[in-house]
Amino acid sequence: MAVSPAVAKLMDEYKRFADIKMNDLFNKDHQRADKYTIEFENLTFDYSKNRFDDGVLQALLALAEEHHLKERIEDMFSGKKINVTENRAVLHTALRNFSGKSVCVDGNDVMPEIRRVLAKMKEFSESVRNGSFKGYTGKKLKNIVNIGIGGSDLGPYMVTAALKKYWAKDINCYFISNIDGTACAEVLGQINPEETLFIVASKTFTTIETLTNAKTCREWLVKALGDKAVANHFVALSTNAKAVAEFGIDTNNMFEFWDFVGGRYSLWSAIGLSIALAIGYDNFEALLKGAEAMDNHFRTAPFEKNIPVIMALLGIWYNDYYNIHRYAVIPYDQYLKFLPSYLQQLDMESNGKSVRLDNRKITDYATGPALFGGAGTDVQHSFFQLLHQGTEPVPVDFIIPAVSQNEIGKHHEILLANILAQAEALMKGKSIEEAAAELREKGKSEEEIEKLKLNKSFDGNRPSNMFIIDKLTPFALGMLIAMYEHKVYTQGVIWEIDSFDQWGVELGKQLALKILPELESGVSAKHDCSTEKLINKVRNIRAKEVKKAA
Ligand code: G6Q
Repeated sequence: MAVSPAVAKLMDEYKRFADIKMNDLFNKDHQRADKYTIEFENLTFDYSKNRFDDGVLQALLALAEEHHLKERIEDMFSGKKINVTENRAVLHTALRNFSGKSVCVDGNDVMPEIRRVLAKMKEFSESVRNGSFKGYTGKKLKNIVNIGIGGSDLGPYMVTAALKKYWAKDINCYFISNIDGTACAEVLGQINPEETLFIVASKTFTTIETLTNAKTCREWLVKALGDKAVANHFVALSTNAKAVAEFGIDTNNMFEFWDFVGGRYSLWSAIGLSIALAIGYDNFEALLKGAEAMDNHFRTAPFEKNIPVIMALLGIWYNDYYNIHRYAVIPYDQYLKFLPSYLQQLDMESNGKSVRLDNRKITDYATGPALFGGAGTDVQHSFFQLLHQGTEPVPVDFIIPAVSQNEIGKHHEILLANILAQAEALMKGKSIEEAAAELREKGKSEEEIEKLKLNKSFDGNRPSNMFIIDKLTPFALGMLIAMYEHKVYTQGVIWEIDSFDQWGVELGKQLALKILPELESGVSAKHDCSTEKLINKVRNIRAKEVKKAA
């Protein structure tokens, strides 16, 4: 099959690079780290521990040119309808545009509306925080419960956890997302209705999980405080005013956003209300400003100095040339423990696609890799074995603040030593000879050495990126999140897919709606025999057990 000039060049580069080891590149070039580090604001991005050199980089940059990346970035920022399957503009960047410049969709400037909702969020969050907006019985609202799922949950959940150090002392945040009744029961069991504000976060206001959870919470509140209390205890974040009113939330208590904000890109919009309530509006604005700084960098920096672009290109290099279809994100910061699950949605829902923008099925290259991760050092004691000695390498993003929000004793230095050691170990490895020499030094017999030396050796040459921020501030977090958003978009441009739709989540939803009544009434023979058998099985168990428990 004919390939483009940039792809042909990359295939040649892949062959040329097959036997080159990163270790040798470092030994030959002591400037390699300087050469392949980008400093931006208080973020340092060292990408030198990757399997590439200038030749590879030039070929990757040519690939970006071939896909008109520069123009495609402008298309996004300028409100072009790049979400083609939903015919929508993609303007999460407008939500953090403090430049004073207008951004138009269909000839209309969206900025005045964005500013209006931000002002409403500021006023409301301040009035809850200072106690002037009270609960129905006059008590201060101290419990913030965000009811939402997917994009209406993961962003605020991750950010509020990441910025816990900035929370008001007397405010607690809770998140109910799962339809599993346990999610509601566990939160409602901890809180006093008189002091609780429920935020129903749903772009469409049709999502069964969110509406079911909101209904349960509403009933719980009404049972405790009566119907009239709803106005003091429920607000909605949505694009669908009609459905909000139908649910019984006054639209004055609704914070609006718009179709040009995708769910997984929505924490910067009204969906971030729980963040503003927890950390205060000024800190929320600092988060937006960090993202805006990264937006400007992405939009204006030359590609060879552009952090999201370099991340994206290296990801493509591994995904499409090395055929490594997975990668790990490991923040060494307890506050960032939910970052990998947030990024899972951002990356995998955006780029887990197999239909091209020109409506052809993709058969000859791979798109989005599987992403996993967890907080270091915890995960060193679980899946790092595979990272070091598994049969395939896994590219890793390491993230750490140089200064902890909790500098206690030597904790942070030990954490720093670990992250730096892990990246070095993955790259350097340990040869069989080195492993044997170590065993010999420990006095092992030649027989034991023979038995163990292979197991104790490490191939090395395993790639990683290192991101160091000064401290985990709202601004730094905003930068980091926007950096990943733009990496994902860049990859989507090169793979020629729509990174902003999510049709893949629909089929399961449709089938669940069909199975729901069948669980109550028994199965009509419209499923495969496995599904039918399972429906009948759980139905029979429940008939006995739920009756027993009642
Ligand atoms: C994200 C997706 C998806 C969405 C949820 C919740 O990009 O669109 O995760 O956020 O399905 O949808 P609602 O906000 O409409 O309830």
